[in-house]
Amino acid sequence: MIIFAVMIDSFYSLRMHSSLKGQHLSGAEGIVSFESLEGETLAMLHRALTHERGCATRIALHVESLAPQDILEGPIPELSTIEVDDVAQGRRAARALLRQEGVSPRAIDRAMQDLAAGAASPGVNMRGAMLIDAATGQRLEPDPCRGIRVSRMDLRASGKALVFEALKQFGAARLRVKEALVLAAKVQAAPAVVAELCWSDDPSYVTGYFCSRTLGYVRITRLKEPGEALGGRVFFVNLQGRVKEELIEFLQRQPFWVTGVPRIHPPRPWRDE
Ligand code: PML
Repeated sequence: MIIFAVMIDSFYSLRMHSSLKGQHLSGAEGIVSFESLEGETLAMLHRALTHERGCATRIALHVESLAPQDILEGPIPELSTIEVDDVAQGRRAARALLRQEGVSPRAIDRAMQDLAAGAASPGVNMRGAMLIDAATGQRLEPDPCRGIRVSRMDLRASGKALVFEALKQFGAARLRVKEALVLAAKVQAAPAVVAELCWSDDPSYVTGYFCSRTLGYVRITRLKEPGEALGGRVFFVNLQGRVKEELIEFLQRQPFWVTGVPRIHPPRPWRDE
């Protein structure tokens, strides 16, 4: 009886990574209760088996119990959308936002070239994210094939319905958007991170985003061409004496709840200066 009482109060980090013939296919993250662990595990398995790029040939599921007192928390970013006419304009918009956060042109060029060409190696996506020095443009992740996988984060169960309701009003009530927002929230909780840029490696998904603590989560309606299967994430960092390994440890291992409901701004068209 006592053992059961402990279990029902517990949380679990649930992580999935799938690959197809040796190449990264998909990943998913969650912090789930004891009661929802089985259902959520099956849902992640289903995702790996029904991915638009094919059925996974290898699926790794990791389940690990978490002590509730070890879970930090931070706010969900506010959300806005920039509407652009085409990829070139979308990337100009992303560049302007990154410049606003002080990311150097060299770092932006490095990020965009590597996202477009394959961050792991030419034509090959990375499983995690790139870490790029916001001033020098130098890639900092210890394993450039693997990258940094942000892990062990979720919305608190009590706030999930409210966040989905807010996303619905925004026309973005999709699991993909919720997951990207949660990941971006944790990334922005790391003081060394200046900004994030992401476009999907799923061929049919062309909307990407920029995120920073000051400007929030900014969706950009086109950051790549339909059919393009190369993409990923970049975290621009300014270490300023901070220890890189501690940043990586935080991003990869620190359990993190994302709290609150995002403030939403109406979509606006991008105007080049
Ligand atoms: C991904 O799922 O591959 C990244 C998705 C980023 C875009 C999310 C959004 O539409 O806001």
